[in-house]
Amino acid sequence: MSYVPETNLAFLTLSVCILLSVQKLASSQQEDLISCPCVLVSANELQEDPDGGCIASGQTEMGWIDPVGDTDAYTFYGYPGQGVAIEMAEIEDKGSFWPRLQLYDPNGKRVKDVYGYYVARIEDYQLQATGVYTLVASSKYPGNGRYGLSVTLFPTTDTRGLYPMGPNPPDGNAVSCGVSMLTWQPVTGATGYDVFLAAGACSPLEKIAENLPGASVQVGDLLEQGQYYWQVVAHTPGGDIKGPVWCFSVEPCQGCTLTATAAGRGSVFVDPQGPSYPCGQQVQVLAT
Ligand SMILES: [Ca+2]
Repeated sequence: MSYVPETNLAFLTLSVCILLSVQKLASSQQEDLISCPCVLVSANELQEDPDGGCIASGQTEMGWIDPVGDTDAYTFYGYPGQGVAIEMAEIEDKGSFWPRLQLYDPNGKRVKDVYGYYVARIEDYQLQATGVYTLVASSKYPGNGRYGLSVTLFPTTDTRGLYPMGPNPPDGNAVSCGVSMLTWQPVTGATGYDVFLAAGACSPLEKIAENLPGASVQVGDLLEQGQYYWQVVAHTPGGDIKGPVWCFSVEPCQGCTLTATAAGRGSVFVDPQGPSYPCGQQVQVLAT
């Protein structure tokens, strides 16, 4: 932030990272939302074990089932008449690792459950519903290991605009100093969007906005440290289209900087002196 003073004396009070209380969530609730595990991890962990996320046709993801009992959830978009082939193959066995794949349709119904000693395969399954499918990777027996997971849809589809995707904050990311707006990529033909939000993994998703005209929602200021989960449902003339459940975490504010510079012959004083301030700090700027 920079400030150029006028020639006359002026007092300005600036607020750095204004702290507001977390917006109270609306009371309405949708009960049949897809339950999609969403795991928050660090950048290093993301490279080693993404713990799931969106997976596109033709893409191969590497991940770990570790520790014992770990499950990774991937999502992809499909429609009736499409075939899908999915393979989860062992790369490294740390002990009793039996790859297991469970496929859930857009309504949350499990439609496939397969496992194998080295590889679990779902071969040429015909999709029956339109929407976001969830693929849960795990080990059939208590064990852990590394795997490669690939999904092939045929015919392939350009999924841009077909369902809510491209969340910001990005799925699984950590955000410092809070979040005030959530955005996503528009769905083609959408007439409005409902947005659901949960503060914490153990809280239900609650509707915070209804029939929004655009692909964004103001959430006040989500400043409280913790994990947040959210989902967008697009209204279209052909019916509602649910997006995946996304997540992000809010981390403590690391502080803000304020730089005030004078233009020409003026001068500027900041009280207290910066340039770094904690969140919520009020500062007074004197320009002469
Ligand atoms: Ca994992």
